[in-house]
Amino acid sequence: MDFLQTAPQLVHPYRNDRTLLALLDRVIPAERRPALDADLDALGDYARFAWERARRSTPRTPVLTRWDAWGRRVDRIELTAAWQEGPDLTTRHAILAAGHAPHEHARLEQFARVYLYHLASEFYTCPLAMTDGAIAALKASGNQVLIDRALPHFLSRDPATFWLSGQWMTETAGGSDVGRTGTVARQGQDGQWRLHGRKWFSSAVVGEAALALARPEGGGDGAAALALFYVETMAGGMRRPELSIDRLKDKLGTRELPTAEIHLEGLPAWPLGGLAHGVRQVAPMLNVTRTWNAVCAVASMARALALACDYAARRECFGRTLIEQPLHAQTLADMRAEFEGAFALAFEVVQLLGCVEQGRAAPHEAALLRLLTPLAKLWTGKAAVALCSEALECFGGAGYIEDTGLPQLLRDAQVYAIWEGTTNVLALDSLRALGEGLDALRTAIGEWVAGSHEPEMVAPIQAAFDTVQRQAQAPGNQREQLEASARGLAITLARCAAAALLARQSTFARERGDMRPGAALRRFVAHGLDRLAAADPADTRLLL
Ligand code: MFK
Repeated sequence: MDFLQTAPQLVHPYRNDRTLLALLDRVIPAERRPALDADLDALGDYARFAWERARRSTPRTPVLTRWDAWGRRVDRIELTAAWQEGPDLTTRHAILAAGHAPHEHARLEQFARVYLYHLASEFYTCPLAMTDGAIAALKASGNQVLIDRALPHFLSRDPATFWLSGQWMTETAGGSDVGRTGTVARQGQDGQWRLHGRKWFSSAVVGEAALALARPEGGGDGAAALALFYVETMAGGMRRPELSIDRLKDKLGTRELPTAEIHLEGLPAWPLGGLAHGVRQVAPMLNVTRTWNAVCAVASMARALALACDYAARRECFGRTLIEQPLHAQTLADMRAEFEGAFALAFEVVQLLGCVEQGRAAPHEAALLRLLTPLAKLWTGKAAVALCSEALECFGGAGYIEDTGLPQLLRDAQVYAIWEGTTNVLALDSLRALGEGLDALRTAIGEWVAGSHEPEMVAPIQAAFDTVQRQAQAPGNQREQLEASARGLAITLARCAAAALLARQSTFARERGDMRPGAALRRFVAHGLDRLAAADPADTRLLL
């Protein structure tokens, strides 16, 4: 028989993830670990099972049946096996409920679960993210009637009572410019609001509830005249007749996720609060889903890296294994350093979210969270695409062959930079947060690098941060100029924050004899922190 390459094996995603283990060792008290480890071990087992199952099966996607044989409208969606297992896994391992437990590590314990479950779930984490976001928006609204009605379902630990929530914002007029929303809310004689319109990207159409932006009739144009409504999609075990599914989207990736185009034809709805400023009301949801996006992006990076490293130890060419080839080893180490930076930033946002929600944040940390959330989302989204692309190359031609499961990593990763706000929308959002955020980040960076054994790594962080601050606060800075440079500013700030966080982890690890985080810090800083680009507007015009 001819020589055949060995396929990469997925090592246990929890027990072999030194980065996650090091974070939990640093932050989670020892007495909390046995219960947490049991869930994380089980989710790691499930991830391996799901990877192997997918290698043995023909890929499946959801199927929409709109009419039954007798002409009745049914809009039935058949889901993949992982999606059918979603409610059971979610409730058994408290993937939503853990984040809302009343202690300071709740969010970290939740997102460690999300990180391990994400890829195995086939992006069932997308509606979970939106459900978690809906919980945040409902809590922030203070609408006790809706809180009492929905939260026991969203936080349920029993699959029989568990509900998913969607987030219906995007319309045909575009995803980012939410102010162009055309869905109308009409109030009937009975006082009941009903929604009429078309939502263009509905990622949780199989859910039981949703938060939707709509324009109360007669309220005027623009974003300020939008209101945020809560809806339920099911009645008596059937999808409500006022909600019809036009079709499922044919997407580059996330194909197991049934993203739908839908019509609302008088769907009953309840406003969360006032009948205006719906974007402001939905903002808590956006910030939670963007945190999920960042954690799921680093989960994709972790998976791609784990497979590439495993394969490098098996694949032999030119007389030795790939991992023994200096250039390949260099490439993998470069990827790992970028992954560790992205991981550090995403999970810092997670911890800050937990501290702010539990009322345990230091005075500057709310502003810090507000700034780091869009930075983490936009930078990890881009980083996941770059790393997954590099990882495919680590397999040569096999990385381009569908049934290895590898191309899917790259196709799926592309979504992180698009949904929940594109890189540019998030860069512009970070400008909203710079006011208080820059000072908060300066304070935080100072705390993270304090006591570092590597002062030569700290100087470049401070230099890059100072350059951003000078550019962002330059006297006479025009808004147009600031917007044009927003992406460079945001990515430079994200890299500064990540480097400082790696320095903190390195200090902790070195005192325990672990030199690896220091190597990640040095390699990450060597890749450069400053991503400020030339932004001469005359040249920009010439180049268009
Ligand atoms: C597996 C991972 C899971 C991830 C989940 C995947 C789900 C995927 C499904 C989707 O993609 S759903 C679609 C997601 N769509 C977006 O994320 C919309 C992207 N567009 C934006 O974010 C725009 O910036 C925005 C809609 C917010 C702009 O709207 P406006 O009305 O032009 O914004 P404006 O007037 O600047 O802000 C209105 C208010 O909201 C302001 O407050 P005030 O009214 O008090 O002045 C803003 O400060 C506030 N605001 C906006 N963004 C905020 C925010 N506040 C806090 N945090 C934010 N992020």
